[in-house]
Amino acid sequence: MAARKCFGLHCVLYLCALLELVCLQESRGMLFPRESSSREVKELNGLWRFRADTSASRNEGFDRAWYKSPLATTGPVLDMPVPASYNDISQDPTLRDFIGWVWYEREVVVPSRWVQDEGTRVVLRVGSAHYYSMVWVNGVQVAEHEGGHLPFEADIGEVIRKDPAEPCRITIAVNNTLTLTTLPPGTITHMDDRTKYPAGYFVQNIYFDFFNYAGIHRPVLLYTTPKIYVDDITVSTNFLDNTGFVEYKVSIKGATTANLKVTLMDKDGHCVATSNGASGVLKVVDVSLWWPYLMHDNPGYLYSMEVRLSAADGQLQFEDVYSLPVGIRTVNVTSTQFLINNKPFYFHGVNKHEDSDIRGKGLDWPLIVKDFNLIKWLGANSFRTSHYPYAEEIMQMCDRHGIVVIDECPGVGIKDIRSFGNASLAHHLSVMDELVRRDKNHPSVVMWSVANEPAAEMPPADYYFKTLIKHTKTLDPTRPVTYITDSNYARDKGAPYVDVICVNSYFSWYHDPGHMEVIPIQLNTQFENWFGKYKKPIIQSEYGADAVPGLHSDPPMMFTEEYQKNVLKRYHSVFDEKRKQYVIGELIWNFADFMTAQGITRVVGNKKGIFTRQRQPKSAAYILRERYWRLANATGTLPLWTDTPAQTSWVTREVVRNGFHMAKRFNTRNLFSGSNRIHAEVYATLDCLTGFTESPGLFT
Ligand code: BDP
Repeated sequence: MAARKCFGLHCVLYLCALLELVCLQESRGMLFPRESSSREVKELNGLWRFRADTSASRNEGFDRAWYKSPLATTGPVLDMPVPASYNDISQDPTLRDFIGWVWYEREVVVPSRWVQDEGTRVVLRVGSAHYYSMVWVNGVQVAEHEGGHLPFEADIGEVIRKDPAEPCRITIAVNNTLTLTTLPPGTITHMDDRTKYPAGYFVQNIYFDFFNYAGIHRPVLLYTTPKIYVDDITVSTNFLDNTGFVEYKVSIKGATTANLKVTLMDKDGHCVATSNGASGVLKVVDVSLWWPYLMHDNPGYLYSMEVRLSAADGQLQFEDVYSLPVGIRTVNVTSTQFLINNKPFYFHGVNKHEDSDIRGKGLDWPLIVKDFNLIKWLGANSFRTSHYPYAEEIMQMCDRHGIVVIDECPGVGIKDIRSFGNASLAHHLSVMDELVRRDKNHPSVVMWSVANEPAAEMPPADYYFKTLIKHTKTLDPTRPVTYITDSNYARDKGAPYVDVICVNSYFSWYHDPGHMEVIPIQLNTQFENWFGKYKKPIIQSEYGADAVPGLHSDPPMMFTEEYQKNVLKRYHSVFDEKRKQYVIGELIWNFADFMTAQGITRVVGNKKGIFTRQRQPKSAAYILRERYWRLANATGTLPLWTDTPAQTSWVTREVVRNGFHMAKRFNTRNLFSGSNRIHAEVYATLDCLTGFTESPGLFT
């Protein structure tokens, strides 16, 4: 059941890859739609009409051109919420497990001034749809896009202006079929034995461990820009002493020249720097750097960069305004450290999924905010977008809250040697183009991950990862690039090309199940081997164990909460040794339980979450919480904390001794009116105590 019309695109991309060209499609931006004095946004979320094409060929919708007339005129329709996966919405198991084309449709009232004003662009944007999408407006095809998890858009002004009296009917067909060249890859097996299976029976095989949720997963919206507009902005930042630098590049569309005014404003709306021209450097005196959560008193500091364009087309004047949040920070990697703003950063974080009851992978604000509250409660400072790019709305939350992100593309489950071919590589390169284009300006994104657990020991993996990583570095020279490996250190073909080694292991789970006593020795060996060969810093990018909430045993047995806790603790003691040397992070697998395909190793999904799928803590969450706050105290630049702030309140005082700032925040629970004796510890470098001192301070 190959996704229709993929092949033309693949051929073009294939040629690009063969020539080893940087395969840039027509360079276009993908700025997040924001309202401004020149731009309006109209969300199309809510109920759409829906039908799955259950015909044997799965092609009835195209044969009978369902996009040409209202969907309800060609057959029955269901109510379908957008955004949401369609799989868990109904009581129908065939819809839950459906493979093939599904059709969405809704009508939109477009404001008449948008239609009448020829100087206004009207853009239709789909935040993401899984996997292959085709879009029509009033029966005219306006867009086609391969791949989930990333946005695509189409200028629909011309179509809606053809007959302004006609309502704007949007039809989106989405196909979740995965092939050997899609990301993630998959295959279809047709079962022809009529003694076992009915006619036309087939199944989708996947090589990744999460449910292949499908549908329109992120908001669909219309937005406007003037005909001459700001198409893209790229910023990269740096600082020296107290001065920050924002290097920017603006690309415009609709005209070859325009006047640009670029203004950088601080949080209070005060202008701190200005510039003219399509590129330049903004200099910020007394810069407030963007710091990760728990590394600074004021994490996630964002400036606002306003780009104001004015241009003329004949008698007509156009003005466009776009405001981009900008965080000023640097990222560097040494052979043993990950540096943010030249300070060692230790990743104490989680791996996540976009996954929840009923909604599947559909964007859901209550869930997003709850997850951020849990991340902060946990004392986590980072996460990896395992195993695909997350919603832009989530990335914006990370920027604002100072949550550091390893941004992963959907290169998960590359296990079959045929998925290392040129067509696959070409598609992978263009997915990285789209990902970097979308996320390049997020200060929270500190590293790209191009894949998760590929078959990296296969011979073609060498050329594949060399090309892919080189390409990603060309797209973005400012961030390190990695992929996540579970291969043997000596045979991993892609490891020479990554900046940071990210390794997954499940000692005492998939290997030596039930034998937690092997963890220290095996984990130690793992670290020594990888560091010994590559002399690169290492992140434990996954580790964990399934726990069915409420299942207990002592001594611990697999699948109980006690076993999960104990596995974690044994890993932690090795991390504590190795983080003094070259281990720069630990990301638990997983933040929350999540849905998977049905199988004999999964009891209604993967249970390695430290929270349940409903976001309630298992015992392991408390172990991790205690540890992460301790790590924050030891590895952040904040002063010593005696407890987590959730249970206490703080006062801020400067304590300066011998010219050094010794402490800034104190737990009020430990302070009394009058004179207090303060014991402060001075950290010179990561986890390295260089001195103790005592200083009296007066608090009232
Ligand atoms: C890792 C995979 C992850 C799985 C996890 C597990 O990267 O996607 O969910 O194993 O088996 O190998 O729980």
